[in-house]
Amino acid sequence: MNYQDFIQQQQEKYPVLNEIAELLDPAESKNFLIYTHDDPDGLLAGAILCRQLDKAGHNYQLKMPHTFELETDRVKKQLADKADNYDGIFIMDKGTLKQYDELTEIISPVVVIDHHYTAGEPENCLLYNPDGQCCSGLQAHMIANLFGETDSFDDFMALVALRSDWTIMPMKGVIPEFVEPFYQMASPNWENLLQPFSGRPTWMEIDQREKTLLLNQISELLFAVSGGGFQYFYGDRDAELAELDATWLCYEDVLALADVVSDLQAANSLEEVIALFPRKDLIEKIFSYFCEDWDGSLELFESSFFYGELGPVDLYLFTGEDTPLMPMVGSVKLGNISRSNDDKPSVMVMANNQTEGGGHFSFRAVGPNIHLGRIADVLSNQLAEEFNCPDLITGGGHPFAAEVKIFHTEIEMAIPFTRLIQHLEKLYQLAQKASDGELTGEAREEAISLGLSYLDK
Ligand SMILES: [Mn+2]
Repeated sequence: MNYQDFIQQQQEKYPVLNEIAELLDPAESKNFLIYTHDDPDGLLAGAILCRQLDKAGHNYQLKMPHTFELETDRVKKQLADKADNYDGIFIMDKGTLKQYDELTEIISPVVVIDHHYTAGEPENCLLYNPDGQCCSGLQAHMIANLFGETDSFDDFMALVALRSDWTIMPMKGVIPEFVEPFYQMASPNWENLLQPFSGRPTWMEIDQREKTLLLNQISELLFAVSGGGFQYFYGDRDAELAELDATWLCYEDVLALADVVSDLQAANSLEEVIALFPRKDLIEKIFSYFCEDWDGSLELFESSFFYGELGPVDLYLFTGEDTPLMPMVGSVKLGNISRSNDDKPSVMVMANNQTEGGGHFSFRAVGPNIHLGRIADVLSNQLAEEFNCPDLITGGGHPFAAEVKIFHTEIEMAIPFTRLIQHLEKLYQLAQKASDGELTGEAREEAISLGLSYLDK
């Protein structure tokens, strides 16, 4: 199916797209408030949408706050006495949350563009969260086509967004069905990004470290420069960097590549790509700090240790303090471990204490059998309830990657870390019982719901 037919099919399946198309009709100039995630997918989704808004003669104000879930209070403050100035707001790549309904009392429409799993959908918003693996960069690309025409530079941004969010893995030939029509249309113009070569492997090279793609390297570069949604910034080490907002630097410099598309299409190395950015010196500097931190953290991960078996899965544990790039480095380390054990399915549980307060757990898997999103969900809910601060303790994810973030700086990690270990112990006990054939009925169902998905057979 070609891409335009696919978009049309989506419009039939999700009539909300027609309402969004009408809202964005270039015939009448409008003004929008746009919130997008501060990770590469989110910022590229914002760039694709805003580029098309510019072309259509609309006005907008773009915001990339550092929280994943958009706090309704933040929007209410932003809109105080100003709601009339806007013809609607967009919330992109920031979860599909019931709380967004609250905003419809002060502004309408509230358009929610998102691809994350959701426990409950907002009912009064214009929600587009399709059934099928995608990312917000692709969603923005589809929406741009509803009221204008995208070009190969938009294709470039959507390809990078798809790779950044692990939706596509061209090296392994993983292109989900939902993405296929776009990929068939876009990839012939970007062959230079898709040829495997021996170069610096990125954190996306988990099951092998010999070859990489320019697409992966660019995705990693944008992760490094933007802070990656984890706010990994380098202002503490460099006065020049302390003064700038690196997420915006990334956003603006990516958009500036629109003027050098043919050079971008001819580029064959990351150095050639970096040379095309207007503020290449800053970008190079940030990337070298990123690489330094990467090497340092990889050494720290030598201390990760075998914790025990959860059925067919080996579980490893890492603890650290102010560990930069923790989940990404942990995935690469885990890939090495699994490969040296005949590709045995393995999980890395990582706990990081922030010396300035609060902390962060990350979960990564190589291979199937455990649902990490469930583990993170249970833990974050438990902690949010225990500390009575659902806004400052968040978590969740998918089967292969999940996070629990404790933003509350007054919280010492003693209790959260103890809960983590207690939860792992519970899973360990359940797994032991299951392997002894003693886990049946409700107990088995509970074990599955807690994350031991290999029992669901
Ligand atoms: Mn995303």
